[in-house]
Amino acid sequence: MKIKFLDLGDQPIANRFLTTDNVTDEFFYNLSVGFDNDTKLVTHMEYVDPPLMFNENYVYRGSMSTTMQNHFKQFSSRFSPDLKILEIGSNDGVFIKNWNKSTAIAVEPCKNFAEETTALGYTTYNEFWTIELAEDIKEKHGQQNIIFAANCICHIPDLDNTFKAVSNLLTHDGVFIFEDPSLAEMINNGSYDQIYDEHPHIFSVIALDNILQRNGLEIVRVENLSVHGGSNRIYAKKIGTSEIDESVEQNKAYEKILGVDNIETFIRFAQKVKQSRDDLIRILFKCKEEGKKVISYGATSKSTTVFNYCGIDQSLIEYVSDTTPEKQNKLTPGSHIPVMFKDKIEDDVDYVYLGAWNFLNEIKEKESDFVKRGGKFITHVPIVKFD
Ligand code: DWN
Repeated sequence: MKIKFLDLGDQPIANRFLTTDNVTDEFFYNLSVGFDNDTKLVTHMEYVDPPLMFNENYVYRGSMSTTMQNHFKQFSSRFSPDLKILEIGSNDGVFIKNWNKSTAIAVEPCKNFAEETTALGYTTYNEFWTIELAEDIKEKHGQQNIIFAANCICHIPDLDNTFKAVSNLLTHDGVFIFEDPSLAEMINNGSYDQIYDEHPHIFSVIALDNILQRNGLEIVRVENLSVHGGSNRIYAKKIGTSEIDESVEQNKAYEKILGVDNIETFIRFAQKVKQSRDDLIRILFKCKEEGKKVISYGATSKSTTVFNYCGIDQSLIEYVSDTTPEKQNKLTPGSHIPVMFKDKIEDDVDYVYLGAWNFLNEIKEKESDFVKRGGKFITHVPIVKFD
């Protein structure tokens, strides 16, 4: 049974950037988050229908940061590229391009990106991941040694169907490896903006193992990652086929200390979120009163949640800078702030809100002139502050 603990208000599709002629027919839904007392899963009270988010107009490109390109290249180098691997949610190929075109299989529901990995030479299924698709792939290509997903599994409302499909397609000793934002890190960082339409769940190791195990799989190893604001890389295998690494119990013990299996923790978290909202609005209004120019860096799904929850619009943030061509010369979802590309922060900008706070190091490196001239970033992670 799900117990609601946080209401982030009416939210738009986080990656549906607008042109002036479609601002009026924008779709909104109520983003309320709950705690499932049985599985310990933190999840939306109601899910947004996936085709509304993942379709031929999807704009998020995994390759838009060198951090993530290097991250996937380094991880892939651990394996023989000839292993039979399937990636769920291959996006623009940022991960699968490190693997052998003759053996790697891509699954990507967004047609625009499925066409890109097909053009790269990868067998690509332009479909959502389901038991039926897994069966079809098994018949055509056989079982897989590795099934991989990055920032994808937490996007799928029906986890039982998802995990059953994985279990059916894995070889007996195959491994399911997936990376998603860490609930523990969200609690530690106050990063409530990890919650948006595309993230129906924010995973704890405890909750994941509960749901994996009822579908014939179990977690055998956990790696804690710094990417995307703190993620976990989960290794899962068919129950009883592998030793359980000590990292699993270590992560579960840490999560128990944080209280991720207890609704009280999330009631306290919701209070922190409300305080974060009030503090961010206060700091931005102060900048406005002082006549300061404030922009945002990174037209992220995360900042869609923040802007719409906090009521931030162009009266507080003049524009959003983003390197993604499909987002430029558009308006941000819900808050309707212009998105444009600037190859560096302009000299008249006083403050930069970090929409892409998860790339702070990469951004500071790129924007060293702004930092040198005393330019300040504004962030809400882990608390609202100038950085
Ligand atoms: O799970 C998801 C994560 C992986 O990516 C997806 N459902 C949606 C998306 O979430 P996000 O938009 O919050 O992700 P990012 O990766 O934090 O987005 C960064 C944005 O910032 C991109 O649009 C690219 C842009 N960017 C930029 O303009 N200059 C990024 C860097 C590093 C830069 O220097």
